[in-house]
Amino acid sequence: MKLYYAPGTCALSPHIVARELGLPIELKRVDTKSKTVEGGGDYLTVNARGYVPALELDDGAILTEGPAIVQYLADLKPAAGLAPQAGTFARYRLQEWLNFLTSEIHKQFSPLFRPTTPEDYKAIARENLAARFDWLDGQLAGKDYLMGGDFSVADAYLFVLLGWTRPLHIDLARWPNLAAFHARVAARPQVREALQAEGLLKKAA
Ligand SMILES: N[C@@H](CCC(=O)N[C@@H](CS)C(=O)NCC(=O)O)C(=O)O
Repeated sequence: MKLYYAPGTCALSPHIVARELGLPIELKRVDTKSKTVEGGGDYLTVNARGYVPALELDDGAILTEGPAIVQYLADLKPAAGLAPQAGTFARYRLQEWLNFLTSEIHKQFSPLFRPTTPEDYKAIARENLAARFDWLDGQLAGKDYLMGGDFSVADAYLFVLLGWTRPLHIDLARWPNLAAFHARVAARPQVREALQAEGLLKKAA
């Protein structure tokens, strides 16, 4: 399988999931501005919407949308427990988290990274994010991960989204449970491997 990604974007979430599962995945780096694939190729022929991530299966099928990709990957190795079994209530709980993250968190961040977004709109997006973080911080009180004691694909996604606070100078210290969660996930060996592979970890001196 091939994972089309750009460093530090939401594609880091399926990248982490693939490593947590021990699935061999070929990384294909995309320049999301020029819509080209490193080494040659028009990314728009992979995903006409031009955004990452996209997963190319061995039979050539393309799967897009991060929340769908991470569930597909988790279901390839159900015993790893990164997603509850399909059809169970717990699986709907996971989907509830993934949908919350994608619509209420991820897409509040997006305009903050766009240079053309008017400043007054950015201020509103920051307020909305802070309100969601207030609630989310309470949800993580006394829990290691979103689903409870075990790491799931939703945690990979939340980890990536929280990482975006740093370049935007949003101080996570205001939400101690979110800050602790971020540090907890960052310490996972496969997460560190994924960050390293995307060039996001400074090499030890
Ligand atoms: N709905 C998509 C959104 C993906 C998305 O927003 N990707 C961003 C990076 S985090 C991207 O590639 N942006 C470049 C662009 O839209 O041109 C998903 O959840 O997978």
